[in-house]
Amino acid sequence: MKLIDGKAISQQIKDEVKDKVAKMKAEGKEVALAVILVGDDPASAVYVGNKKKACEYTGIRSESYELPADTSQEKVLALIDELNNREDIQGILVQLPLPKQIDEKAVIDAISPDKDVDGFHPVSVGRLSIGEKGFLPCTPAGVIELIKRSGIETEGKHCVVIGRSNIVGKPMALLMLRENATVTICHSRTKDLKEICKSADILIAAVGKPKMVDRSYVKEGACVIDVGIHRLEGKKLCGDVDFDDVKDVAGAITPVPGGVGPMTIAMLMKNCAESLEA
Ligand code: BQF
Repeated sequence: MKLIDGKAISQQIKDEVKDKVAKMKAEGKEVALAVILVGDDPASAVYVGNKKKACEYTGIRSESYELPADTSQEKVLALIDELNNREDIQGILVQLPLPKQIDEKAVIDAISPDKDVDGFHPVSVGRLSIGEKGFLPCTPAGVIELIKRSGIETEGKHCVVIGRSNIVGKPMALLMLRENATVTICHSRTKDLKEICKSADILIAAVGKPKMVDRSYVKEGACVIDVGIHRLEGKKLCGDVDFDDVKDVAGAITPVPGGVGPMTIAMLMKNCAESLEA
C-alpha cells in the first residue's frame, strides 16, 4: 500500500505558488484574497485560520472580514459588492456554511466570477461542465492533483465517486471525466453500492459518514481517496473511510488528517495566484 501524502504534495504546490507570487510581485503585481467569515462556528474558524496561514506562507495578502452570527444577508451582499469593485482584491472567499438567515446561493451568486476562487459560482460551474477555463472548486481540484502527482493512472480507469454534492461529488466526477476515467456517481439512493464501489479502480469517498467505507467496498489494489472529515470525541479527526480496515487491501490511500484537507487549502492558493493572470 502506498500512502498518499497530502501534506507533502500540498507543500509542493504552496511552494510553486510562493514562487509565482514572488515573480509577480517583482513585476509590480500583488495578489490579495478577501476572506469573509460569518459567525463563530469553531470548525469554520479553524479552516479560515488555515487559509490565512497559507496566504502568509505564499505571499498572498489576506484581508479578513469576521462578522457576527446575526449579520444580515444585505450586509454580506453589500460587502461582496464592495470587494467585487476593488481592484486591489483578486479573490473573494465566503466561508461556508453560513448562518441560517443568509441564503448561501444568493451570496455565491453575488461574487464576481472573476474573483470566485472557491469555484462555486454558477458561471464557474458552467465553465467546468463544458471544459472552458475557469476557477475549479478547491477540494476536487486537490484530489486530481493528489492522484496525478502520485503517478496514479486515470485514463480508462473506473472511478466511483460516492456523494453528489455541488461542492465535491458533482465537480469531482466532471474532473475525473476530463482525466479520461469512466465515472460512476453513487449516492444515498444507489442500489448495490458496495458492488459498484468494489468495481472501482479509483474510489473517491465524499459521503459524510464517518468510517463508512470499509474493506468490503474496496477492490484489491484500488486507489482510495477520502474526502470526508469528521471530529470524533476527543477531537481526533477521521474520514469517510475506515483507514485501518482498508489500508491492507488498497493499492494507494489518503489518510485523514493529512490527505485531501491540506490539498483544499493549497488549491485555494493556486486559484488566487492564477486570478492575477486574468
Ligand atoms: C488536514 C471543509 C467541510 C465543510 C466545510 C487540512 C483542512 C482540513 C483538514 C481545511 C474544509 C476541509 C475546509 C486538513 C478547509 C478542508 O490536515 O487533514 C486542512 O482547512 N479544510 C473548509 O474551508 O470548509 C469545509 C470541510
